[in-house]
Amino acid sequence: MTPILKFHFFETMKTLLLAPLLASVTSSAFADVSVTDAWARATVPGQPVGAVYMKVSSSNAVRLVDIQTEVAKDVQVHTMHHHDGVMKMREHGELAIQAGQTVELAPGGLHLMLLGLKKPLSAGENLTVKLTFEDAKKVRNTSVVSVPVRPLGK
Ligand SMILES: [Cu+2]
Repeated sequence: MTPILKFHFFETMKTLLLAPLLASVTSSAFADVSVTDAWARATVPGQPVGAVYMKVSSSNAVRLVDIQTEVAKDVQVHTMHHHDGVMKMREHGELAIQAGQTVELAPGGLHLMLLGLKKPLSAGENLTVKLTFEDAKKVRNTSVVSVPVRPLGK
């Protein structure tokens, strides 16, 4: 084999090997979204709202466009802010996760607010929360997250 032929052979092999790999990357439909460390705080009987915390990261830019859970009538993304020296919460609007970013929902900051709780959240049980994300191409994907309930005061 002459050096030139050898080079060609190598380039051809490289193309043959890479082609299916690239095809599978471009056709993979959705960002790699991961939800970790999810938890909710227990509520007392009669309490109408609850809070869920978690860390959300994504390989590509996505937005959290829909949140559902069986234990509440509605779910909103809330944030905390100071108002006249008092911590208050307000609706944050759609949560956006940039490519490679991790967004942390934690006490004192962002959280998922469960509105219209159908029953108290008891320590030790798990809620199911369905998070629907949408990417830049308007493709949607739903993650089902199991959320353990921690005792009050933890
Ligand atoms: Cu809230």
